Amino acid sequence: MASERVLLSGNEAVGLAALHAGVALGCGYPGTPSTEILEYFSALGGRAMWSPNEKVALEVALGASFAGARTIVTMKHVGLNVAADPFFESTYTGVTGAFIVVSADDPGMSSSQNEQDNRRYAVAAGMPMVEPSDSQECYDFTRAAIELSEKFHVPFLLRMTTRVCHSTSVVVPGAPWPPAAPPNYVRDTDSRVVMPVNSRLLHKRLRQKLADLSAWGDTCIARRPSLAAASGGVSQGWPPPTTEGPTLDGACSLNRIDPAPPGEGGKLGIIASGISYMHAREAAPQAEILKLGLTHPLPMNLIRKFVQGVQRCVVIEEGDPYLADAILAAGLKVHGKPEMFRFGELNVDRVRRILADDLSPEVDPPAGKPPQLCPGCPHRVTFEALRDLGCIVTGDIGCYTLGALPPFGAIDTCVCMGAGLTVALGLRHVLPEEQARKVVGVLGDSTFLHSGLTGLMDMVYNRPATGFVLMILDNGITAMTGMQEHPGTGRTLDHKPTHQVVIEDVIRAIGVQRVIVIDPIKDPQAVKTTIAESLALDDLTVIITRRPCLLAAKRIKEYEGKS
Ligand SMILES: Cc1ncc(C[n+]2csc(CCOP(=O)(O)OP(=O)(O)O)c2C)c(N)n1
Ligand code: SF4
Repeated sequence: MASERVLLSGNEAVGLAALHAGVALGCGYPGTPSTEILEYFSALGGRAMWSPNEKVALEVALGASFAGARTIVTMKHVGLNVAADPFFESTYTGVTGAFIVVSADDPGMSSSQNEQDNRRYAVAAGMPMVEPSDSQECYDFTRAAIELSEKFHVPFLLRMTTRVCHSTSVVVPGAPWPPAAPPNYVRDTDSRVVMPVNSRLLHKRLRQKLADLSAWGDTCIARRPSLAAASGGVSQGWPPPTTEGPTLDGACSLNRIDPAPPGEGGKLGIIASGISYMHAREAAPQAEILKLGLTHPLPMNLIRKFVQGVQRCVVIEEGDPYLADAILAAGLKVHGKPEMFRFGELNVDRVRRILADDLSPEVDPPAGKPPQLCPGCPHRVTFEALRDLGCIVTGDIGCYTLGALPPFGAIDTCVCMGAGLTVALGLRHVLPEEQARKVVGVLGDSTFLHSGLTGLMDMVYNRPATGFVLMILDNGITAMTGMQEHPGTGRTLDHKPTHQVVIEDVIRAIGVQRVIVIDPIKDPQAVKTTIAESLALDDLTVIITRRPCLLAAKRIKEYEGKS
């Protein structure tokens, strides 16, 4: 496929680049907008696996990198919260083979519970970060990050956002790299064992690497020919930029300056990265733009020179004022965005408003039709029962979160993956008995294996006086994110058979004796009566409602060779 022009989404471009750069192992946990990276990498022949959760994925990939293998680990932004512990340590240990962490953020929350800006994680953990703007850069920057990770022996964060992940644009792939050296373990306990005596030195080593990278980033700059020399727009007809200083992987410069058109030079400067660059380019063709690809550590000397060369410099960025805060803290005079633009995605119109200091209220987009569980969805029976029984329900994240909306209105809380069990435990511990006896925790099957197991141990260990009722809505797949496999399905990422973790066996082994499995479609009444009976006991009960997701049932049969 090398050097043909291909249409790829940003996620696909990362998968292709990983393959071309010899990534030996891709790990991850599904989560929009990151999911397709590993699926595409696997479909191309790369070795990829879904892990039970993001922490496991990151640690497995890190271990492989200690052995010298090139690795990539993918997750959505909130997945990085789950993986945060090893994420922080990995910058201290450093890596041997390249180690790339992909965080796909979701400004505007098209399918997430919050819009946290994971650029802050790069700073907090001291992890270098690159941010691509389109599919070509997703491809180029993935390869560049792999090259830099091995050169500086540090992990790299590839930070993407929904638009970059899912937009499709032309990619001209480079030549695949020659095969990497086979993995080989070389002992380096001073680096790999993070105990205080080592970590004190490792922290200093990390800061030195970041200083070196920042200085390197100052020189990693390309310059576009002026707009006048271009024959038509940003994506077509631009002559290739001229590069200054070192480039990566043959041609890639992470940072770039787009000069202003003739007569406009030195007036308006914009600093942008990621998708914000695309909006800024269109909103302000008269501006000179410093487009940052390396956004941690920031190439501050380059930024300083740019800011000093223009009369007014505006930072255009989605989410938190990460760039603006850092540049202002360095004593440079730039304008950030007003607070109202912290929320939601940016677009060309909003960038024009930022540049014009226009604070007039924005028109809310028309409300769409609220989402609903599919007609015939097996989750429906559970929420009808919980609603009719007047339960206090701590829900979780998955298709079944929709049990919170009409016609069910049956979920009281939803915090994060796993909290459907543990928040219920908290309620049970403190509520008066009459209310405590109404509390039911609800998790999906993928969610239970992701982060319900530790909560289950707490349920057994710190058992509430009124007992407990947990429901696991087992539809045999990770439906919400597009039907991915998990350890309970008995199939690997590419749907091949593997050892199956049997949910009820695990629950019994942890110490719950009352485990009841019901097919909610065959016997809806049993769901209701079993919940009611269980609430009246002081016992621990786990009710598993098992019926395949209606939309996945056909393909599950095909995977199992039953169609
Ligand atoms: C930490 C974290 N990782 C990933 C996601 C993305 N995500 C949302 S729900 C979900 C799992 C849904 O599967 P399951 O629990 O089986 O419920 P279903 O959608 O099948 O009903 C995932 C992976 C997330 N919200 N948070
Ligand atoms: S995709 Fe499956 S689990 Fe999700 S609402 Fe539809 S039937 Fe239910």
